[in-house]
Order: sequence, then C-alpha cells, then structure tokens
Amino acid sequence: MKRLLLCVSILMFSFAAIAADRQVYVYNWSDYIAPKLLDDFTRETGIRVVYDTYDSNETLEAKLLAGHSGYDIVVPSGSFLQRQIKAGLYQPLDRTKLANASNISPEVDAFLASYDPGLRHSIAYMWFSTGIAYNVEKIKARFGERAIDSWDVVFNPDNLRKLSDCGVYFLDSPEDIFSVGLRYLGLNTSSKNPADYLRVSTALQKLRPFIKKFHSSEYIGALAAGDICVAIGWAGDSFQARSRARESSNNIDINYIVPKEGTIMSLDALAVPVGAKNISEAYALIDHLLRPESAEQNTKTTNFANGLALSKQTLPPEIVANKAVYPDAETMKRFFTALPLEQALQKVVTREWTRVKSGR
Ligand code: N2P
Repeated sequence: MKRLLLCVSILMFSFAAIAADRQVYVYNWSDYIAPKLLDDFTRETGIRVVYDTYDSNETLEAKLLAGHSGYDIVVPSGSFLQRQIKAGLYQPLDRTKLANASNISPEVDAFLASYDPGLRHSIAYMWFSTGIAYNVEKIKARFGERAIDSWDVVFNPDNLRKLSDCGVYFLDSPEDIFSVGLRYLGLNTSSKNPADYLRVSTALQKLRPFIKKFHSSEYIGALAAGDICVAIGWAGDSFQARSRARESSNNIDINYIVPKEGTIMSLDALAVPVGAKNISEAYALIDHLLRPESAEQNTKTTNFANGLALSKQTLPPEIVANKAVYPDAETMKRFFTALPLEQALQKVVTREWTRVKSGR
C-alpha cells in the first residue's frame, strides 16, 4: 500500500512537473493584447506564457536576424513579414492544426496573402491605418474651427510650428512616415525612385525643429496625460489614448482622423520563427487568439480591428461604427498598402531616416 502511494505521488509529481514545464515565448507589440487572454490561456492549458514587447519592426527584425531569438511567436507587419519569409526566418505554419483559422475573414486573408503568398507562414492578427491623433481642445485653441482632416496639419511647417509648444510626436517608423510623406507630396506611394524619398526627407527635415520625439508607443500615454497635443500614430493606439484620458477623467479629449489625402493601411501577423522550440504550445496559443471571444476581447481592449469575420456582429456598436477602426468602403478607397523596398532603396530610406531624426 505504502509503495502504491509512493508510486502515485511520484506519478502525480511528474505530471505536474511536465505541465509546469510547458511554456511559450511571445514577442508582441506593446499595448496589443487583452492581458486577460494570456491568463485564461494558462489557466486552461497549463502553458505558461513568457511575454515580451517591442514597438518597432526594426527591433523585431534585429532580434530575428541575430538568430536564436528564443521566441515561439512574433508579430511582424506585412512588408517586414514578406522579406523575413524570403530570408528564411519563419517556419511554415500548418493551418490544418489551427481549427479557428477559418474564423478569419476572406478579405483579411487576401490582404495577408499579398505579403505571404498562399498563407504558408503566418496568421492575420490585427489591421489598422496610420493617421493623426490630437488633443481636441489644444488644436482648437491654435487652429480655431478649421477642420482637422488633412496631412497638411503635420506636414506643412507653418502648421507644425504652431503646435510645437504643446508637443508633437511622430511614429518612429520610416515605412509609415515615408509612405504618408510620399502621399502628402502627391508622389507614388510605391515609388522605386530614390529621388522621391529624398524629397520626403527634405520635407521632414523642415519639420524636424517642431517634433519633440520620434517614438511608436509613448504617444499613447503622452496624449492621454496632455503632455503632447498631436501625434502621427496608429488608429488603435490613438483610441487607447482617448480611453485612458476618459478613465482618468482629466477632461482631455483625444481624436484620431484618417487624412483626406489617404493613408497607409497595415496588417500585423502571427508567425513562428525558425528555431522556435515550443511549437505545439505556439499552435495552442495562436488558436486561442483566433477564438471569436478572444479576438473580441482584443479589439475591445486595444481598439485595433481584428481579422475575424464574425467580430463586427458582436463588438460594441461604438467600435464597429468608428470608421477609423472599421473603415467603410468610402474610407477604404483612401487607403494604400506598402510592400518591402529593394535593398538599395531601403538603404537610402534608412540613411535618410537617421538623418531626419538626428536633425543633421
Ligand atoms: C500596437 C501597435 C501595433 C501597430 N501598440 C503597429 N504594428
């Protein structure tokens, strides 16, 4: 009897040890998930989630290129995903092992297929535009009743000068800023001509004195606290700034607009790097994120549109009706997407970006 008890306890102990051993390493954008989802996942599966965040594709890419990042799931944006797949940085994904992948809408899958042909290496996560987020009262104090609907607010130096005293942030994302700069200047947003990018760089250099910071996540808190009055930012993050201000009842009202000239629309996807060790755990978490209730939770928390077809029917009406989060056909017409640049052109853009940021 004693021996049996001993055996049983050894067995139980080993099961517990095995369960406790299961983990998945995730590297995701900051402010890009409902934290509750990860707790629910661990409670349900016993798989521990080790979760780190970044706020730029360049940071993620540097980690992947250095090799052995240790991550099982990462979340690159479309154009980066495309070139990283080509560089052999991701493992193929077997969609038949993801029962919930069929929840993704055909439009979102088609968008992702423009970066990952055949959808062999990735799963859509969230999609969004890049636009202008601003403090309603402070902008009104400087521009009066004038409608805020154009890139002119941030790309015309005379306008930006008027905003510099209340604080201007730009995303630290050359793809976003060069894309919208090309559009503002009336140039081809998929131009392959370095001269076009140099024109954008020249325009940005004129704006540089009025920009407090290039950063891709701090603008959420800075807008919400009233520390800055305008940012070129991403849709979901900008509305997170609005929610945070409302939660703190500080009377700060934040708005976000898709400029009338149009803007870049992007899509982030879940992918499993080569060298990832916890593959079945990665599949389990990806499938968990693709549940309708998870995607809904994510959109409610982050204000980013998820890729699921059904979501729009169950989300709160104020999110679905927000055309800056779920654009209607009219808004959609103003969107364009970005593809990776040829290496030589990418070098020019990277060099110009450093030049703009350093103000030299
Ligand atoms: C989340 C930012 C995700 C959008 N804070 C940029 N890929």
